[in-house]
This record gives sequence, C-alpha cells and structure tokens, in this order.
Amino acid sequence: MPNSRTQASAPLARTAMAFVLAGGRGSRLMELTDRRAKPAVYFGGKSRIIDFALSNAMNSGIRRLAVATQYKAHSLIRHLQRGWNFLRPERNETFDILPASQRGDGANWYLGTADAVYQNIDIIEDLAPRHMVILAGDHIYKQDYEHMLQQHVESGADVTVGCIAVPRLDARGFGVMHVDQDARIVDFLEKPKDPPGIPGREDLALASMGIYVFETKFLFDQLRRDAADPNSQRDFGHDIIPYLVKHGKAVAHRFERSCVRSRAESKPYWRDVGTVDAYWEANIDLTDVVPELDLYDRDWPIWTYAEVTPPAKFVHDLDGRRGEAITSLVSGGCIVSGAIARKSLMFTGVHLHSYAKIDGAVILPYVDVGRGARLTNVVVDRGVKIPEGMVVGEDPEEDARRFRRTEKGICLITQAMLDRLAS
Ligand code: ADQ
Ligand code: ADP
Repeated sequence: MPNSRTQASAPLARTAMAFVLAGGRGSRLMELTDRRAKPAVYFGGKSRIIDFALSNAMNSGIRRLAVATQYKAHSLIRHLQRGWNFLRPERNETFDILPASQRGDGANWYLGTADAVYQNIDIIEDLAPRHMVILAGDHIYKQDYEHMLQQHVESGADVTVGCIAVPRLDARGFGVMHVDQDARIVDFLEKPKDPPGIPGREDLALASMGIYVFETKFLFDQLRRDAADPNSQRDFGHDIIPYLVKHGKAVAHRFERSCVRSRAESKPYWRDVGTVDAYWEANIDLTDVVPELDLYDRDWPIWTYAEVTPPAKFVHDLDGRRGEAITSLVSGGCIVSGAIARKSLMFTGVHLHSYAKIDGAVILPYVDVGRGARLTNVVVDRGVKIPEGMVVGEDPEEDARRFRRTEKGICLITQAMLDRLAS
C-alpha cells in the first residue's frame, strides 16, 4: 500500500495525543541499562531509542506528546528536556514528562503500562484529545500513525493494535494474536511459551507491537474498570487488550500499511533492540551501503538532542599514519588520529589514538580509545577510557572473563568492568 500523505478526510493526528511508555528498564540490555532506561539508550550515531517513537508522532502530525517515565529516568528526562521541549502551548502543542508517583495519592509507582496512563487521567482530560495513541518508547521504526487512526475510525473498533509478522519463536516475548478476514482480533495471548503460527504461514506469528489506538473517553472507562479489578496487573498486554478481545471489538492494524519506506522496495523495518546482540546488529546494519533503515530521509526526519560540537576530524599522526574511517558513521566532535575505523559507529566526541583499530564497533559518546588498542565486535559504553594496547574480540575466553560477552560473541565494555580489571 502506498503511504499517501494526502488524506481524504481531516487528519485525526491533529486532535490526538501520543502517550509514550518509557518506564521499563530493558534488563536484557545488561549494563547498558544500569544507569538509564532502555528508551534513553543511544542509537544510530546521534539519537536515543525514544527519538524514533517521538519523531514518528511529530511526523504523523500529532502535536500533543506525553512520556511516562519510571526506571532510572534522569538520563531520559534530561534528554527530553533538551531535545523535545520545543512544542508551544500557544499553538495548541504540548509536551509533558510524567514521572511515576507524582499523581494521585503519591504513593505508587506505575504498576503496569495501563496504570501509567490511569495515573495521569486528569492531566490528559485537561488537554481533551479525541484519540490516544499509546506507544512503546523502545522500538526502532518509522510509522505514520495517521493511517492507524483512520483505520480505527473506519472500522469502529474499541481498540486498534499495531501488529507485525515475526518468526514464530521470536514471538515468545510479544503479545500474539489471531485475526479474522476483517482484521478483527479473535484471540490474543501475552508472551506465550509456544506462540501459535499464522494459518498458512506456520513459521510466522502475528505479534503486537505494543502500539494501541483508543478513543480517549472509551480508554478512560476501560482503565477505571481495570483499576477496580483486584486480579489485574494493570497492563495493556496482560489485561486491557485480552479483555477487549473477549468483550469488545479489537482490530489489528498491519504495520505494512503505515510503515514509512524510503524506497518503494524497502522491507518494513521494525526492531525491538532488546538484547545486546540485537542492539549491536541494528546499529552496525546502518553502516551497510544501502541500509534497511534510512536515517537520511528528509521526509521523515528523526529528531534528537544533539550537542553543538566541532566537526569530526581525521588526521595523520606524527609518524605519518593516516587516520581513516571506512564504511562507518562518525558523529560530530570525533577525532581519528592515525587510527582506522571499519564497519563502526562513533557517537559524539569519540577519540581514536594512533595505531588503534576498531572493527564492528558501536562506540557511545566521549569514549577514548588508547594508542594501539584493537577492538572487534564491541559495544563500548559512554565515557569509557580504553587503555593503550588493549585487545578485545580476538580471544573469546579472555573476553568473557573481562567483559560481558554475548552468545554471538559481542563484547559489552563499561568503565566499571575496566576499573574492576585495574584493581
Ligand atoms: P513488553 O515490551 O514486554 O510487551 P513492557 O515491558 O510493559 O511490555 O513495555 C512496554 C513499554 O512500556 C516499554 O516502552 C516500556 O519502557 C514501557 N513501560 C513498561 N512498564 C512501564 C511502566 N510501569 N510505566 C511506564 N512505562 C512502562 C508489550 C506488550 C506486548 C507487545 C510488546 C511489543 O505487552 O503485547 O508484543 O510490548 O514490544
Ligand atoms: P524489562 O521487562 O523491560 O526487561 P525490567 O525487568 O527491568 O525491564 O522491568 C520490569 C518492570 O519493572 C517494568 O514495568 C519496569 O518499569 C519496572 N521497574 C524496573 N525497575 C524499576 C524500579 N527501580 N522501580 C520501579 N519499577 C521498576
């Protein structure tokens, strides 16, 4: 289906609110989320994971945004304040950061994702959006939510759930649904151990993307009903969606219908970069000559907060060795001096010193790679100082002893791990 940006009827995005759930830790990202929530984790050389959901909302025409935060929210809140605070109330635009335990009787964390909306009902009511677009803050994709809103109104659904076909066994971490020929959801299982396949395509399962559209008043009624149920976990995936599949009308929206493709032949791109392996791979994929995810598409920009930095610089060192980066993404403020980067991402302010070599490396901001260090297939956390001559990625046993080494052989390196080695 083409992504027509011209709508027959008035855009629904203009009167909708995007509510981004950004409270989860994302514990399978290991030490990367020791100090920050998963939505605040860096991605793609310049951005953070949450920038994708927020940019999608903006690019879809939504001008009321809210973000619910909870776990280790400081890094996330700082990013949002710096990068996303440009919406103007006088133009009917709003941007609200909603930390847990600020509302109601003040005593509770958000219990589940539904509770994160429930506890903010009074704030949302003031803004009176017609529809609520509930989004997860931890996926990488480009989607035009206007199409989903239009489908929601046309189908007369109580809730519309964004969905995508994934390999069947990968669906164990997702909500999995069956739909009838009218896209109505007839069955929904949250994180089944043995996910049911799609009839006729048993190798695939139809997974919920954790994206929901509701009419605001209807959503509030459901949240209040759910809050009165002592057995509820107060979660969309566990409680609200299964209830509406049984007692209401839940309709599936196929991601293919609204994903934003940079080229007609591009495949729909959606990633839950929930593990270190998936995170490394999605980042490194961006160095492909024609990556599946196009960050250079001016029609669908991914907005972020970026520091003002001097340009990236590549210099010969004193011995005359060239500093170069091949098939790599290099952000502002980086200096590559007599060192070689290959198939790597260097975020803001990374320094590579003479004789250093990085290959398949995701290097977060302000990392310093000492002289002669060699790093292969790594993720290096922000601010780490890699000592001179350190070699990672050439001896699996040694790597596993020193760092967090994944099944696929990717090493995650943090300063705490290096400090432990030094002591
Ligand atoms: P999960 O991703 O496991 O499944 P969850 O851990 O609740 O669901 O996270 C969803 C989003 O909400 C994330 O962005 C997270 O940061 C945020 N979040 C989690 N708990 C929160 C809280 N208490 N307050 C605020 N924000 C919170 C869900 C659905 C599945 C679906 C997958 C798709 O339940 O059905 O398949 O999303 O990833
Ligand atoms: P995930 O399930 O995304 O891998 P976790 O296992 O860390 O992440 O978190 C599970 C649930 O517990 C989430 O709802 C998350 O928001 C919540 N949570 C995590 N850490 C805290 C915390 N320090 N305080 C309150 N709630 C938390």
